[in-house]
Amino acid sequence: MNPSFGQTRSDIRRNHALLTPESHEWITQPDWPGAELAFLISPDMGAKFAMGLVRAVEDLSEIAPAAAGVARFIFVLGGEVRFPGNPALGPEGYAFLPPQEETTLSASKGTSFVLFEWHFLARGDLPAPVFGSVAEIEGTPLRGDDWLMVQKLLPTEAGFDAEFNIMNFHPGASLAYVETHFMEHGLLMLDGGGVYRLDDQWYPVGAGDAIWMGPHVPQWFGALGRDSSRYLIYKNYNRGPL
Ligand code: UGY
Ligand code: MN
Repeated sequence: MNPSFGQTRSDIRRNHALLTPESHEWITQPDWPGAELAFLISPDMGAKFAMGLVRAVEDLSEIAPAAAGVARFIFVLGGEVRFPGNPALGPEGYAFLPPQEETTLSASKGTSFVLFEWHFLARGDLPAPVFGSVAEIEGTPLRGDDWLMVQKLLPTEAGFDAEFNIMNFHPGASLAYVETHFMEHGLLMLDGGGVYRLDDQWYPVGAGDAIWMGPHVPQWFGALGRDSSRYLIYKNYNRGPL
């Protein structure tokens, strides 16, 4: 679509949204010196979490942790993100930072990453930070279907209130049925593409597209093309509906 003719594939609805790169609005924020941010999903649209893209237009030096009570998840798209005392995170490296985690973030100019933030539901002791890389995580078939593999990036134990997964679809694979659930999703397509059904809309999607799925929105994905499709997906987890 040609944005200079007033067109975009972005579509913001009551219970879901497709956010496509040509409509991203890059802004600066006082607590992110040296960075530009494009917030794609936020509570203003009905979500209970925020998801955005961050790009370092200068070196990022000791960016402060999230606000009190807020957890952070960072997924590196390009370049290098550093947390003191930990190996640098390269592309597809990730970090989960629970609330009250004091560690600061630094990154080289040109680095880009996905940022998720949400009000953490603490249950007993807070979990420790998690640092990892997608390449180190084994995949398991979703409901026994090895054409659709899931990599779980975080431990599933009760202290964690969110999950972040990579869904890997072989060409032609699809979700087995149209899911409806009270949990929300924030999604970024990493590779490939296909058709995403959200509520009663069918959207062609490809790498770089982001999606918000609100509670109960009917959702289904079918991968198209000759190459595999992958997406990163957030889900509130270990939390009941009330
Ligand atoms: O975990 C999930 O709910 C996932 N299967 N949903 C999705 O990919 N839209
Ligand atoms: Mn789902």
